[in-house]
Amino acid sequence: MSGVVDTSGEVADALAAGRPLVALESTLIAHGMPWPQNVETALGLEAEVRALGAVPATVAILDGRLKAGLSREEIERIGNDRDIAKVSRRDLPILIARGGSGATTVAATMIVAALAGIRVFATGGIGGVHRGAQATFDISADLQELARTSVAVVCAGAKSVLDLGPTLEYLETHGVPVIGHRTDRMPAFYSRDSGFGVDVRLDDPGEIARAMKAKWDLGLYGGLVVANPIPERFELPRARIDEATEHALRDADAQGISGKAVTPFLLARINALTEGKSLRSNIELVLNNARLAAQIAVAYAALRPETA
Ligand code: PSU
Ligand code: MN
Repeated sequence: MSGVVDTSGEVADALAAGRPLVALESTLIAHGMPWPQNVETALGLEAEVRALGAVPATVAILDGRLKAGLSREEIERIGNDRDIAKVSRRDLPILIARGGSGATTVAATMIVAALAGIRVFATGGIGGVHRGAQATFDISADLQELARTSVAVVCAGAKSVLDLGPTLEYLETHGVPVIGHRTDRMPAFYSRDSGFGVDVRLDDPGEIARAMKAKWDLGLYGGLVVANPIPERFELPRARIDEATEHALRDADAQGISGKAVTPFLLARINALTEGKSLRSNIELVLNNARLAAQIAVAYAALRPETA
């Protein structure tokens, strides 16, 4: 544990008692979904985690302080502020120096979770290698973070707007296990199957927890990807999502969208093009990930003592 992170009372108590915790990110609230569904989803994620016996720790940076565990007012503040910064690894020191506020990406949330001593984290989809990265070099800092920070990230795969082949190659190069939960296939966010396989299929949260512990006991620091496919009934037809994705990518190109604006732009555009269907799916897949993360956190907490 570390004094650099402000933990809420509930989170501090759980950490002290060795109770299960699940970190949740805030970029998906601030930049991944429109208001008011974003705030409802953030609160819904916390409720799902609690219902399964773990403590939620939503992560953000507020007034220059790293936070793990937000009040309802703080979640509403992040969800309502249209100008809130999207904060990844490179941005953290600047915001701390300036006393600024921001929503944390997967990368930044992993950093704060690890500093606080939280080992399980649920999100929607991790960032990855963008299509056209050969020319743009647009590779999410989430991948670097998975290579070096010891947190298990439960996600519905990587967003369909990405280039999944190079994303998986990158993870392999950096020694990040990609575990399929009840699947052999790498999910692609709105779809259950990207056309790529995962490294291994593990169906039991206890087994996933043991893999985490084994990795860190060996001193193999870094993350694990737990790929949890979107529930079938919320899956979007592949052709529909591919068409919307291609359309959104063309729009991003035409409007000169680059850097950290790319992912939020594409998500919003795909939502508009699918008449809100992608948002519905996005919400459901994140809730589904929060449930699995809570089960993994409960199993992991039973495997004390921690040595990571
Ligand atoms: N998953 C979602 N919605 C999101 C994101 C993930 O369901 O908005 C965010 C995450 O915070 C992730 C970020 O870390 O997109 C990746 O952004 P970039 O590609 O700029 O690294
Ligand atoms: Mn990027």
